[in-house]
Amino acid sequence: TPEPVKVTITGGAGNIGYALSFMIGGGRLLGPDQPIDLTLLEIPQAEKALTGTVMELQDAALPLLNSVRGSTDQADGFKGCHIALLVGAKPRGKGMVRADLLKANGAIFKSQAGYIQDNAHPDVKIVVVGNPANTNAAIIAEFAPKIPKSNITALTRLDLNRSLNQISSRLNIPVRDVKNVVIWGNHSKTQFPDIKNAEAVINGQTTPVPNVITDQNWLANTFIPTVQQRGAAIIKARGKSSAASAASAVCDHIYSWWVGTAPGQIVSMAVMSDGSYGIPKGLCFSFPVTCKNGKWTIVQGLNISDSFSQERIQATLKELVSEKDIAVSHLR
Ligand code: NAX
Repeated sequence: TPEPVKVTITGGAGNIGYALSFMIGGGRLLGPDQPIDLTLLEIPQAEKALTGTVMELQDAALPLLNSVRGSTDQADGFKGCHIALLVGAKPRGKGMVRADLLKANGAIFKSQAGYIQDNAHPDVKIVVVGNPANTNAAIIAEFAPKIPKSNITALTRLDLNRSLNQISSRLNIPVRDVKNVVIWGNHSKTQFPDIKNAEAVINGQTTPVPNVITDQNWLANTFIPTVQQRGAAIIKARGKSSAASAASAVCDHIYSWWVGTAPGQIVSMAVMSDGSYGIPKGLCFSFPVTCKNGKWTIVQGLNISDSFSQERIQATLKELVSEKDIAVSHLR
């Protein structure tokens, strides 16, 4: 068997962390043959819930978990980790406006950047889930300059999976038969789920989705808003925010990155822009990517020059620029 991979989850005792740690123990993160040393990192206020979660994980006797432990000390919790799943974040409290949340999380992620840089494995792969995920990731990149920019990502895979579900329901086919929807931009209500390059298997034939979904009104006024507002719809239905679907998407994100994407498969990840598609460096923007040998590559040359796409890409870009301004301005 291979050497265990060290994985740290922040917010490990929360909603998402609870679902995620069991999926990791079941092999969803790195495949069924890769043992894992799992650390759940929490804030001291959550110590009791943390202890209980670790007890349950140990009681599950999951063969892939080489070890499981909890920690409330950041230096210790990130020690040597190869993969950091940054789920914990400060939620929006009563009377807090968006700018307050951006500033509060800006400060948290700035400090976390230092702990990760000083303690994690030098090639640590990071995915930020805690909101505002893209901007939190950009803050890590800014304040942990020794970590390679290409190792810092944010989660938009849940948005991608939600899009696949909407398309498969519309076409009345299984979700596994739809692929290559692209999520552009921010994990927020301004994201742009783009079906222009999506493919579906219909009657055994791989078919471009735009050939079978031609109703522009449905795309603009039902599909896109449904995906953009799905998080709120889940809260309304369940009384709690998405947890298991978010955890499942985290596993998909890391699995694609670590193991690789299938031939012909394009996934979406928010990554530190290298200037592709005119998106400024320093922003964490969701792009279409393929992955191989533990590296992602932005898929180049997709056509987004039409006014429908440009309007939406500019809106999400504008939001990311303003989020970063607000979050970072008071930190420097
Ligand atoms: P919970 O409030 O259930 O859990 C968060 C946990 O993080 C708590 O146990 C808390 O003690 C811990 N925590 C807070 N700050 C921490 C810190 N600095 N270090 C370590 N632990 C810390 O929230 P949950 O439902 O699990 O959601 C977690 C985050 O994911 C939220 O910010 C949420 O907005 C975000 N989401 C992001 C999604 C995405 O697709 N990117 C989708 C789902 C989710 O809404």
